[in-house]
Amino acid sequence: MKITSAKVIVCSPGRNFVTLKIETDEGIYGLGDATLNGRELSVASYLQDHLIPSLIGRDPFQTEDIWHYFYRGAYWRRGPVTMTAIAAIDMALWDIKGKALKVPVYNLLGGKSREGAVVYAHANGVDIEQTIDEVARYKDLGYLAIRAQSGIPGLKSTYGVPKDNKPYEPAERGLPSESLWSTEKYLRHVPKLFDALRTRLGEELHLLHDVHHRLTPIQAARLGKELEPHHLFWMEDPVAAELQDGFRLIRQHTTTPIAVGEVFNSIYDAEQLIREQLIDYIRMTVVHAGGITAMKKAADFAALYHVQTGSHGATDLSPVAMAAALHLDVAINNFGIQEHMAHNAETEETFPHAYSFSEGMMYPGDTPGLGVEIDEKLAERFPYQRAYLPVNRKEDGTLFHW
Ligand code: CS2
Ligand code: MG
Repeated sequence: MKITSAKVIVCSPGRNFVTLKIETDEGIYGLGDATLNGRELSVASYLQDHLIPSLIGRDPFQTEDIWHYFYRGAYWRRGPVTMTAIAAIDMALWDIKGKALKVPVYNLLGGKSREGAVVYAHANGVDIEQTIDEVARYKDLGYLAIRAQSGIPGLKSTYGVPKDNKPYEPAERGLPSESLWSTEKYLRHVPKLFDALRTRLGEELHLLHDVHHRLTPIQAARLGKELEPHHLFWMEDPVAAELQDGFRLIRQHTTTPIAVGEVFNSIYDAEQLIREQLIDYIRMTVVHAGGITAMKKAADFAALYHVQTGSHGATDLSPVAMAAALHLDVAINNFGIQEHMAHNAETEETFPHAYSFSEGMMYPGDTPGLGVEIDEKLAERFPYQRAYLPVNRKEDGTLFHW
């Protein structure tokens, strides 16, 4: 079998997505997600201007060789744009392989270790009361794990809480909006949020929280300690994670489990965190960390150190990425949890898929390949519109982490 062509489809059914479609001489094609929220066209160009020309003519079954060809062959290694482009090719090749062999991709990754993947939802509210109501609503929808984010008294806006009642998932069209942040106000508020959640909803429900990179290690240690009585499933992205050493300080002070990695694009971003067991869940995802080939290796490395997966799955990852993630999720032994934010109706219509949600779990389906399609005609009706993630500043104007 030979690759005969490949094309990049950029569309915006409510938000921007970049999809790679690789065609072969046997009429079988594969899809890969190449979406990098806020920098979509960089990946589209990296694929069409740099990678696709040397993809033509290759054997799509050679996932390992092709991965290294584009990783080492670029000379300039790693980075979100590069690794998202490689990820899209890798996902599409696994899709082709599964279709050609007439098996769902999970059967090429070791087969099912479980029927379904437990997922967590995003609940948010402008204040504690509204957040409790939202968590209760998702609990009633059958979710076993729910992330809770609430507005912070004294701050006009904050990560994870929409201004209106829509699901929260920037990127905003037009230039980046700017928000103001106060760590002090945040640290005073979050323990009260989880105290109220546990008091009202009990101990059983898995509760998660995303700090979104905004504390220093000692502040994260304080928050982790204060949240210990509430037994969170995890505290996510407590600090900006370039300094892997910084997590040693957090670990010394708290047993609250830590999840990191949605912004990582290579196992080297997490190697020390995993080897020193400074984290409990690795959040790297198939679309930004080099695809299924790379994620399987990262998961196997993490398994050596008691670290489980907890892959990113916000709505800026397309249904193609969700499909690929679920095949990996049901196959690997050290699966922890999968993030799940339901896509909007236009996205669901543009990307028909075999995966499904039921009673807190997601199932990849048994279609050969990844089990996801793109309706190209419909995609054309949703043209790309440049959009950005917000920018965050401290109240004194200092540029901070968003
Ligand atoms: C968040 C995301 O899902 C998460 O855990 O961190 O909402 C993240 O902010 C977006 O995916 C960024 O594009
Ligand atoms: Mg996050």
